[in-house]
Amino acid sequence: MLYPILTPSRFLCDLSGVWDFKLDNGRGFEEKWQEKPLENAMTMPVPASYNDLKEGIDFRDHYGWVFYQRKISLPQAVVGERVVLRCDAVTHHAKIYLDGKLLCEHKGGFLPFETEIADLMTEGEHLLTVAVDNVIDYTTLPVGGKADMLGGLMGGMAESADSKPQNHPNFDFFNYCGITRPIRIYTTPKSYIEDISLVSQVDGANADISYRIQTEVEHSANEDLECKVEVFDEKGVKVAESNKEAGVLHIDNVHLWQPLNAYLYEVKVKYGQDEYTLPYGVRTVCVEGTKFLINGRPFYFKGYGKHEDTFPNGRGIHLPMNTKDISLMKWQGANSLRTSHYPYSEEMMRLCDREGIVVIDETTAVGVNLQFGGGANFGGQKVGTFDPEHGVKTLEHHKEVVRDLILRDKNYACVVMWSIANEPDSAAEGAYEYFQPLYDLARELDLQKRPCTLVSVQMAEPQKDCSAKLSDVICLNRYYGWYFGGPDLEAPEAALRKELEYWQTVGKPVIFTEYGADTVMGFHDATPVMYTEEYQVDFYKMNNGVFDDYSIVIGEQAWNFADFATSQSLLRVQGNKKGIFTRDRKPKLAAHYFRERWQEIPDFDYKK
Ligand code: GCB
Repeated sequence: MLYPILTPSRFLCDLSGVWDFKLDNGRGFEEKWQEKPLENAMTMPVPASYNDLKEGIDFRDHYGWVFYQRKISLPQAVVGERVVLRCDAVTHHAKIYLDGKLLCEHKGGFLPFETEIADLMTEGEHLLTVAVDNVIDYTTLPVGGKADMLGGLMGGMAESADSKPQNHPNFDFFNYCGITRPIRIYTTPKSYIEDISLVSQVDGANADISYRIQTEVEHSANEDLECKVEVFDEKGVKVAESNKEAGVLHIDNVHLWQPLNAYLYEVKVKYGQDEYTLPYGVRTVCVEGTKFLINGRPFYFKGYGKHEDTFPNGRGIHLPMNTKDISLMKWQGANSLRTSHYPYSEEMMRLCDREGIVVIDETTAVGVNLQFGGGANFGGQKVGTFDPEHGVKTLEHHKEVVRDLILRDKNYACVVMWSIANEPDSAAEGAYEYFQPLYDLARELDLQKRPCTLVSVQMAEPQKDCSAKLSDVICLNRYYGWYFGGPDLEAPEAALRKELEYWQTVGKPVIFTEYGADTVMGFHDATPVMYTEEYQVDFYKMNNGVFDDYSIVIGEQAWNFADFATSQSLLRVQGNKKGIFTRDRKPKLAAHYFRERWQEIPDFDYKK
């Protein structure tokens, strides 16, 4: 799916602004709120999560639907064109209405969807209503449980018969929702470029880019439309061209996209009247033995698992913070991030492409694990995650998000690996059968054939973890010295070494995609005790020291880049405090420690 841009043939209009807004009182659809202007509406910015923007727990923790509304009209200049309404992310379930008529519905809160509206946009103003539902359960991704993940762990917050309906995230981040990314209208000619797919092969100094342009022809157009593909370098010099809808573009003396040293060509496509320009980095990735090769050289991942989480936007897009985060990462010598635990905005992906930040791109599959809280999802009764009757019912939707993620992000040079899920119950009965079709699907759909992984939870016994069989890279979330063994660091160190001895026998590269300790900014002690900034540094020194001893470990991504909001629980002090930076991006001691360490670790050839 192409990112919406302004081109000589495409008009683009961003509907960001202050919209009318109302929480559903349970009768919104019955009273047909979508058919008329909302009564007693409040104001709400779009895009943003709504939760932190008005006061009160009932507002923040609202369960169910909300309604957003505004008027739209089209300029005469675009009459006769194909007109598309595109929503980048509506969390988690959307119904889009124009003048009360349902245009489309979408499930899943972190990927784009679009619908054509030209036929309905007659002259004058029209009422656009976006109804948004935030309910999560066993059929959604992320998964909602019957008790909060951490509440369950502490023996509290389980749903009781008389409690009012509420969400129980089976994951550790606040269930922010709303219209969190831009909604735009764009136009194309009636015959248009639907999609572009690019795959590079590099041979010495030269590259071949195999390409495919997917087009749609207007029914009445009977002549063959011309297709032209041109590649320009960063100086604007044309380096390759072709006149076919599929083929190979050859570039001599290619300038490769490298980690922290990005280079983007411009691929300009013309089809009939339509024009589209795609920035594109040429690079290769593959796994060889226990090495992860980018452009043929062994890469070492230094960086973070992150969140799209800021105050007061919630999960709403925050362009300045994205820029700031990458700047801070570069200040430290970090080179990579994982889009934990959902696909990030396309603006962030484009930024990573331009800044040379290497990305592990994750689906929305978080919480596919009914063992959290000791099985408290069922009031203490253990139920298998993949139990056909009582387990999760996410597989079909999981296939959709794998497909839609790859469709959206397939051309980004920064994306070097797909993460199919975060911390699923990957050692459970039925896990292999659940995940194998998802890996197959990803491998079939991604023409670049990037490596695939899932991110393993510490509870999953390595010997039984289906990731060992299915993944190209073993990604481990490990909390040796925090949830497991803290505050002691000696026994956890021994346990970590023992685990790595096992992974060595598997013969695949290992990345630590999470490891971390909650740390409240400003807590200090001469004797490093848990929650102090000193303990966080000691925790990381221990873990990193072990990683350095194992050549199979090809990356370290600390958890988390910054403090972030979560559901309330006894383990969360106004959110998760494992950030290396605070929520407003001030460095904790560990940020300086990592800066020293990462500046010494080269991006390539760190492990012999
Ligand atoms: C994990 C999860 C992450 C949590 C983290 C924690 O394993 O993947 O979402 O936030 O642990 O801090 O407990």
